Formats: sequence, structure tokens, C-alpha cells
Amino acid sequence: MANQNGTTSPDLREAFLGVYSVLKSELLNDTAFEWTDDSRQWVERMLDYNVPGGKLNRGLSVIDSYKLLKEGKELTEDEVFLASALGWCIEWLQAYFLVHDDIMDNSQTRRGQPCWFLLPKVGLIALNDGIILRNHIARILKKHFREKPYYVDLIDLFNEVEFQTASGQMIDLITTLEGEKDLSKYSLQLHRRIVQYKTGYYSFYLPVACALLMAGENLDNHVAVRNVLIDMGIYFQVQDDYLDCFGDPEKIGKIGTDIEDFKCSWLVVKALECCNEEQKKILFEHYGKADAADVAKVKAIYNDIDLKGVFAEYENKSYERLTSSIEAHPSKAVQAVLKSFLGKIYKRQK
Ligand code: GPP
Ligand code: MG
Ligand code: MG
Ligand code: MG
Repeated sequence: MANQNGTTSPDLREAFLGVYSVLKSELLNDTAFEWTDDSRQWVERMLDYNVPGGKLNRGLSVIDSYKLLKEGKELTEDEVFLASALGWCIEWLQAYFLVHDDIMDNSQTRRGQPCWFLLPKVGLIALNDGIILRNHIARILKKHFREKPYYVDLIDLFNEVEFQTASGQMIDLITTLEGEKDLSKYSLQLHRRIVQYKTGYYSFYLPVACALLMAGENLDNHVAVRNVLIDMGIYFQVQDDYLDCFGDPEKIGKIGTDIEDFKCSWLVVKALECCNEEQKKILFEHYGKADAADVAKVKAIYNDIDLKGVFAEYENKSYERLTSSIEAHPSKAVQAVLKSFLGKIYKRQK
């Protein structure tokens, strides 16, 4: 079972990985379409390239959370399959978001390989592949959950979370238009709003909400859990912003683009807060430019004001705050779910 450091047992992990092959094969034989060899090969390659290659934290969290909610009772084979299928639905959702996000962010690499849209035979077909990935979720849910009492709630949950994420992505993108006019518009408040929506709901709330629905719970009764998870999601995206600049591309599997893209990243917000007038001038002049020399000037300021140290302090404070919110929760099982999550991301390097 998942312990409080958030590691999944090898057995559950193996079961989870096995479910990917089952779902893939069902989708490749979906009778709603007249397959040809070419189309089947395209989808198979597209899935293998984009779905299973990440850390699988979100997907595995559904089984881990479900198991913790069952308070250690042995899960049946059927329960393991269903929780894994829901976990994979989140991994499919993530694959769809990332395929589209990499086009929008003009990224080069993802999970240690070129972004899907950069492959010579792919290009903008990647947009349609994203739509296919999105549609696969509804097909998996229909095949395996149609008869469940919580089916409608599941569909509604995925719809709500997708809407929240796309809205967060929208503000992530349109905020840069304001930043280009006046960098000082970037604030912690604005940053928080962007990351809560673009990351928090789908990465943190969704896996636990799936597990709660499977356990027969009503999500309206778990607003406090959602709030802690969203808070954790914000911390997670601050780490993502940090790693975009200071992470090792070999470890995180992607090359950062936030400075070039004029993003309202946590780093630039903090830099604006900490720097003197002279440094501010340099930031205004060089932030948001594609040229490596401009990026280097921005990074030099980040180093001069010790943003690494500012982040380390933020990370410690976040951990303490999250831990005390978790410990305030009345249920030990829910506490265990949340602690397992926090254990998975605290001080992550990738
Ligand atoms: C992460 O932002 C946010 C997403 C991947 C959500 C995308 C939503 C869509 C509707 C497409 P990011 O750009 O910082 O992530 P990364 O650093 O992994 O590129
Ligand atoms: Mg993005
Ligand atoms: Mg991106
Ligand atoms: Mg990022």
C-alpha cells in the first residue's frame, strides 16, 4: 500500500501498468470506427509516445487514495482494475493537455524526447491527436463505468476539471499580453489564480475525487479536502516554475521556456518583489525574449538576488502549512491520502 512517503507498492504499480495495455487494446478495437492498419498504427504510436512515459503520479494516486480510503482492506481484482482505469483516464487527460500545451508554449522536449508535434510526420496533426486523447477518456468511462451509480458524477467531474484547466491555461496565455505591456502587472495573486486553475484541479483534486466517487462518497461533503489539494497544487506548480529555470533538463525531461514565453512564473513575480531599481530595469529589458543572451541576463538577476534561497524558504513554509492543514482533518484515512500526496512531491527534482 501507499505509505506516507507516497510510494506505491510494486504489486499495485505492476497491476496499474498492465491496465494500460488492456485499455489501449480496447481503444484500438473500438467498434465505433472502421479501423485500417494505418489508422490503428497511428493511434498506437501516438498513445505509446504520449501517455505512459511520465512519472504516473496522478494515475497511481487514484489507487493509492482508494486503498487508503478502504483503510488497508485488501482490494479485489475488480477494484484494482477500476481504480487503475480511472488513474489512466487522468494520465490520458494529462497527455492531451501536454500535447496541446507544448504547441502553445513552443516547447522543444517533454519527458526526455522531442515534443510530439515536433516529429516530422506529426506537426499539427498533434492537435487532432489531442482531441482523440480527450475522447478516449469518455470511451474508457463508458465501457467500464456506465453501470456504476457514480457514472454521471464521474463524467461531470472530468468535464468540470477540464473546463477549469482550460480556463487556467487561457489566463496563463492571455496574461502574457498584459505582461508584455507592463511586467510590473505580474503579482503573486495573479500567479496564484493562474496555477490554481491550470494545474491544481486536474493534478491534485481529480485523482482523489475519483477515488472518493469510487468509494461511494459525495464530493460535496469533501470541500475541505479539495481546498488542501488545491493548495498543494499551487505549491506543485511553483516547483514546476522553479524547475523550468533551475531544474536539470536531464531529470525533468524538458527544457524550460518560461522566460522566453514571458510567463507569469513564480520566479519573475518573486524577482520583481526582491530586486532593486537597477535590476528591475534589466528584467524589464530582457524578460520575454527568445535570444539566449537575454535569457542569460534574466537568469543572472535571479542568481544575484538568490531566488534559489527564496524558493527553499517558500518550500519549507509550504510543507509546514500543508502538514498542519492535513493534521486538522478529522479522518485519519483522509489524512493518510493527503500525506501520501505531499510525500510524493516534497522537494521533488523532477
Ligand atoms: C502546466 O503548465 C499546465 C498544463 C499542462 C495545462 C495545459 C492545459 C490545456 C488546456 C492545454 P506549464 O506549461 O508550466 O507545464 P510544463 O512546464 O510541463 O510545460
Ligand atoms: Mg503552459
Ligand atoms: Mg508548457
Ligand atoms: Mg512549466
